Amino acid sequence: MRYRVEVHADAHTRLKAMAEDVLRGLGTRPRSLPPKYFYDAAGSRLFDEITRLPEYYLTRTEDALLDRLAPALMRALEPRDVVELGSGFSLKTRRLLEARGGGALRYTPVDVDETTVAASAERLLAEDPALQVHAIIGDFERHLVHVPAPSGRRLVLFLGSTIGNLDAPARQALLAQVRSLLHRGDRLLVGVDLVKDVAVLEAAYNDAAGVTAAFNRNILRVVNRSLGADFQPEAFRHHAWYNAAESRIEMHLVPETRQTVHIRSLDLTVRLEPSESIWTESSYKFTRASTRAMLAAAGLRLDAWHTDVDKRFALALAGPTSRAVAARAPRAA
Ligand code: SAH
Ligand code: AVI
Repeated sequence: MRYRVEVHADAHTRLKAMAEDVLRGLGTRPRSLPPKYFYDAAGSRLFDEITRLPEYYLTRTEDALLDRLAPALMRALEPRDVVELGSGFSLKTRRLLEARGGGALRYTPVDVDETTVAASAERLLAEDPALQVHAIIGDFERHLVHVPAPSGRRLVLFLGSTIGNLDAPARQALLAQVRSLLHRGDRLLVGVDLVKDVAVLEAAYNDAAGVTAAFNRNILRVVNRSLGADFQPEAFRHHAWYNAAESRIEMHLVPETRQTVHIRSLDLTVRLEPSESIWTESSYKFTRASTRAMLAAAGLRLDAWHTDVDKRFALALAGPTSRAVAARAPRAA
């Protein structure tokens, strides 16, 4: 059997986790919603559109880097086991899989969006007869314990600068878990967006076509559908700006006028003033030094650092040091 899918957790448990997250996020100030809830099937399609926008340089820059690096990287590592966090459409992953030259390989995508993972797996399997896919549908902050035992030398991928959507404590907790998936000779390849000119950064999150705004508002549609809420997404303005002191783009939804929202499953009414935004995403930007420090704190050694000529984006290759860092036990779900 070349395709196996494990769904963690069932629909009831997922809704319970979302209810807790939404209650915590909207009940405390500043109000916030976790960015993982952007990605229902519509959200993943909108993100895919974002990746092709002229202002959103991240995906095409990382893709060109991978195109250049993949043959030598795959020759040097000869992985037989590729695990990918937040795999989405697995488009850039194809570059790496194709560059291995055809040997047997097990691919374990870990992503919350089942529809997208299933479609990507189907396409990859049709193209690659030596591939096995063992998909994990779940939260990479909670469910990495379900990644199967290695089937050979392992390469963990965390592309797209999705690591930047986590704040520092969550990044460290996740990297410590990734470290525990690696043995000697295994590697982590992580994509990070770099600190750069504010105008370039802010344009990437404020595209002229308004796709990022639609992606941002989609989180309200997900909450409406999942928890029986009555947010009016069009009554919220998309606001994204670069917070230089924290090295992060902050994405917010700002009520145009006072909004009263009822969330049926939580039996909760929330009143939102135009002065109070809902913070939906942070997208941290890195340097070589901050990436090295973040890896080192999780027991990972920066082995190689590759950037494009404009130093917009970097791929960091890391290996485990002998000092493992205790991985925080993931919350049960
Ligand atoms: N790696 C792809 C997709 C990036 S978009 C690329 O580089 O283009 C971010 C992806 O991470 C989405 O597919 C989303 O569903 C997934 N994701 C976001 N938060 C997640 C979480 N907590 N657990 C698992 N998957 C998550
Ligand atoms: C997935 N992630 C790295 C994207 C980012 O750039 O932070 C999500 C995104 N948000 C707005 N545009 C794209």
